[in-house]
Amino acid sequence: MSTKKPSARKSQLAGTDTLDRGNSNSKLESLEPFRSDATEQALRTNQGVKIADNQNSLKAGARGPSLLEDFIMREKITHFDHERIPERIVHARGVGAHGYFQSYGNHSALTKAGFLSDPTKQTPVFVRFSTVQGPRGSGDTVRDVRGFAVKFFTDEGNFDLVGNNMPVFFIQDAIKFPDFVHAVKPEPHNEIPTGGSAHDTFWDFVSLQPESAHMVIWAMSDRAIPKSLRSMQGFGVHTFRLINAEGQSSFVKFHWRPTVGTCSLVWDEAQKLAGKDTDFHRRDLWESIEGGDYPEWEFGVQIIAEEDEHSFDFDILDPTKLIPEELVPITPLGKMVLNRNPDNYFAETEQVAFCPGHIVPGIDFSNDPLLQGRLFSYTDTQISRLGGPNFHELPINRPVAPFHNGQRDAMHRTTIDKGRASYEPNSIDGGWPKETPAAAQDGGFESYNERIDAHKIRQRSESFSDHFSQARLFFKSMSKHEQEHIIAAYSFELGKVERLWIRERQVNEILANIDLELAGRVAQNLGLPAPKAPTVAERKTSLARSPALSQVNLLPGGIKTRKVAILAANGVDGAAISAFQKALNAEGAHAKLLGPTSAPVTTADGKQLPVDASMEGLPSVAFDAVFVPGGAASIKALSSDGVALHYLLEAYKHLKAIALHGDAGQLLDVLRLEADAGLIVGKDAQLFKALFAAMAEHRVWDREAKAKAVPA
Ligand code: HDE
Repeated sequence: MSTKKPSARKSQLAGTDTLDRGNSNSKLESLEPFRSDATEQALRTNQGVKIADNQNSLKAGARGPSLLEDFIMREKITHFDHERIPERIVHARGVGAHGYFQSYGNHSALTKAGFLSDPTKQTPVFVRFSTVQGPRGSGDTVRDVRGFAVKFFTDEGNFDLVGNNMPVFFIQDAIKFPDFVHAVKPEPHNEIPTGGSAHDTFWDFVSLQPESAHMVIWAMSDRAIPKSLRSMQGFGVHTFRLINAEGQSSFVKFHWRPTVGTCSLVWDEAQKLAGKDTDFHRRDLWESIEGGDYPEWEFGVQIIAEEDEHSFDFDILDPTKLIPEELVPITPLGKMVLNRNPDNYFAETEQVAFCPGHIVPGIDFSNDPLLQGRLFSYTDTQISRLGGPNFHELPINRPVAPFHNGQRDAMHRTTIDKGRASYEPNSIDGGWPKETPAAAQDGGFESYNERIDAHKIRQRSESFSDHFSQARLFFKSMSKHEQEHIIAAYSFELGKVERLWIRERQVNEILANIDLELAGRVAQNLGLPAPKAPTVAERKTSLARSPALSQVNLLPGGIKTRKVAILAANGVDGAAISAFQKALNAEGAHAKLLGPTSAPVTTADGKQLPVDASMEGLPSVAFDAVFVPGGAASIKALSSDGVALHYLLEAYKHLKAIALHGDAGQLLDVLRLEADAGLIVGKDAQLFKALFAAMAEHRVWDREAKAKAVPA
């Protein structure tokens, strides 16, 4: 049987799985001739020589020294010795997936970009999500910003939207980026901490750099510990331009909104996951795609007419500012679906090379000084990371649009360029390849014809000088529990800062200018005097609150794709398990059956049920909710099983919905817990309904204060 995979581009476009299917579409497959499938192939050297023995090196006698002439062993080990490439300076830990983008309609009034003008067209994409601070092997659930980089393989060339899961950034000018990164990275003397910002150099820098105040409060919020990658919003951060065929420009901010809603982990859960499942986010993304729960986002823009550039109480070129959705709503343009996991992590996720400078006709840059610096940095970094300037030829980076130009040679060139003239103009190769005038049908790229009349100067615009109003807007827009989490996060992080003066400066000169209550509460937790007044006069702004910023308002209402743990021991009520699974699947959610060990459990009526894992193997932090079916013997066993009891206490502490079915109600007494909106005792349909309603709220926030006393 042939186990050849379908064409990658094909399966991603058709939204199908990647499992073996014999059929093929040669036109589409020819787009990706580089995917190598070793099925039914002989083991060979890189020179194509068949290998007879891959177990033993060539030796002078069975017990003698190895021989230098063993080209097979030397080739193998030499290649192995060079398997690692430098990891990314930032965003080193990442995970990628393929998919497609589809426009909702013809947006040519806004942009001439072809992929936004044809609703029938599916444009292939590759997305890489990442953390920022930690190295490639660091944990997924650390408190950090997440990268959200999308490569659109459009017919007019590649467009890279290299964004984050937060809409603003720490600094305003690219020249500060190395300072910021050096400050947040592990400290240089001992390379601690891995993956986090709770250390002196980070807080030293940000407390001295007030422009970071807004982004830092986002980083101290729940947004920095996302529940999953597929529930993250994405933002282009900078203001960009869209240009239509008439050359008319609009400023835009790019947005990605996940259809499953946006929600987060709780801090204790995030910390535990970093140890119990370092790969929590990448596993979730992988499994969702394998299981057909294709992550989906709506792509939209906030549009600002050219003439409205100066009509806000902040500068739209300042990357530390967002445009509140209450002032400029998001116009949906299309959707993105991720439906195929990579075949090979290194070849695809590691070698993908994004650059904000990769744009197509119809899209252009603004003068945001952070964006301007990024346009240079990304290509530059790939040259050392990927070993030369030919990284665009790597399969994962190759545009689907053809590319021909006079660029030649250099490390790792794979294209064999025909013809004699690698210059333009030429008369030897008939003048090819030639320019395409911008005005022609499918014209060449032309930069927006912006008039600039200015002095050459090193200066920060005065319009960039308000550093606190939007940090305050963010804090004020949070629900009570979100505010509490922000206070706790500042307190936790500053509590790890050894130098007292850094703690004081952050509280007195940054937090006090955001919000005195916030500053006072953090000061109290650090044993510092509460600041009495801000050091910078508060500016009047047009908006006091932006509900769109609170995750409370970003839930979809259902429980699609959520995960429930079913805890069972011998004697469990098997019928309750089947009924629950049926009801859950009808909601588009999933369950895993967990036992005291990985051995099957026996139901009350004597059937053997295979379990998905032991309770230790898949801890409560891996799930959104817990269901405990009845069955007297099973409940008796769970009541004296420390792992099971801890499981429930931990789920309770992390504010998860827990349903206790029938006899399982006795566990309330054992655990010394009281029922609440999410800790529900009951039977069958009624219980399931109550559980699903509690799960739809994501967490039982009302429980939070009480749960603090629970020692899990
Ligand atoms: Fe990046 N950034 N960045 N960045 N960035 C990189 O490029 C840089 C910034 C972002 O999954 C690097 O290929 C500078 C903002 C993402 O491969 C590097 C500045 C935003 C990724 C680099 C910024 C980002 C990167 C490291 C300030 C959000 C991961 C490896 C001028 C809008 C992409 C690489 C992936 C990666 C430089 C600021 C997002 C070193 C100089 C703002 C998502 O080139």
